Amino acid sequence: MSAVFITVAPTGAESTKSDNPNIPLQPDEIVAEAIACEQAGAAMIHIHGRDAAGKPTLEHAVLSEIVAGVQEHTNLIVQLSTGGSVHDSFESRLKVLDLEPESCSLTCGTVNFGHDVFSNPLGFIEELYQAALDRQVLPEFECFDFGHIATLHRLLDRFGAPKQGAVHCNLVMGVPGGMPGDTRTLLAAQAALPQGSSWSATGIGRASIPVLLTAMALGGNVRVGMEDVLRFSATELVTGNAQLVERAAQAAHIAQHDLADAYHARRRLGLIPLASTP
Ligand code: KMH
Ligand code: ZN
Repeated sequence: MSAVFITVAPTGAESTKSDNPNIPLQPDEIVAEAIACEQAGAAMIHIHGRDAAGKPTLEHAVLSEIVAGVQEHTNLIVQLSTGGSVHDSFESRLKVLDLEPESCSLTCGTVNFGHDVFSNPLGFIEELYQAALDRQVLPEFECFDFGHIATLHRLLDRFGAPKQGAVHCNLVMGVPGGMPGDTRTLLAAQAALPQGSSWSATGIGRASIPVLLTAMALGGNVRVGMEDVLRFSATELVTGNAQLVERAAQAAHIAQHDLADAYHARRRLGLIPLASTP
C-alpha cells in the first residue's frame, strides 16, 4: 500500500470564535489541538499565530510559544505560515524565517481572496525562497491558481530545488478568487506540477470533500483543518481539528493508503537524511 500524510491547519488568519467557537486561537489551545490531531493521524502542522485579542499576528514571541509547545508535546513537522494575513507586510512575513522552522509555506503568486488581495509579487517570492534556502527551511509551495504553478516552475529553473529536501507543493483550491476545488481542476493542477514533486491538496469550505476524495483517489497527501473549513456538514459545525483529521484518515483508509506518521513524512520530504535511518 502507498502511504499518504495529513497536514493540519488548525487556525489560519481569517476566522473568529464567533464563526466557530471551537477554533483554537491562543497558543495553549493550538498545542492541545496539535496533540489531538497527531493522535488522529496528522504528520504536519501549519501554524498561524493570534494575539491575546484573537487578531492575526506574526509576532515572534507568539509563534515561538506555539512552536515550543508543539515540539514539546508532539512529533509533528512544524510549518510556519509566511502568508500571514492579507494585511501583513512583506517584511514581517519574511522575518518569520528568522525563527528557522522545519518548514514554511511559500505562496507562488498573488490571488484575489474574497474581497481582499493576497499579494505575492515575483520579487517577494524570490526573496522568500532564497531566504528559505539560506536557512535550510523546507518550503511548501502553495499554489492557489494555475499561474502559481507556472511561477513555481520559473522559481525552480532560476534557483534550483531545495537542497535539503523534496519539492513539496500544496494545491489550495476553492478560495473565492483562486482555482475551483473540483475533480477535473485537481487532476489538471496535479499534472502541471514539476515532475517528481511531492504534493498535497486543500479544499476550502465546500470544496473540502471533493478535494479530499480526489486527492485520496490519486494517492496524494491532504491538508485539512479549521483554517480551511468551519462546517463539518451543511448542518454541523466542526467540533475541533481532530474531527477533520479523523475524516481524512478514514478517507485514506477507504482508499487503501497507509498513513505516514511524522517520522515517515519527514523521510518522504527529505527532512531526515537516509543515512540516519535506524
Ligand atoms: N491567510 C492567507 C491570506 C499561508 O499560510 O501561507 C494566506 C495563507 C497562506 O494562509
Ligand atoms: Zn495558512
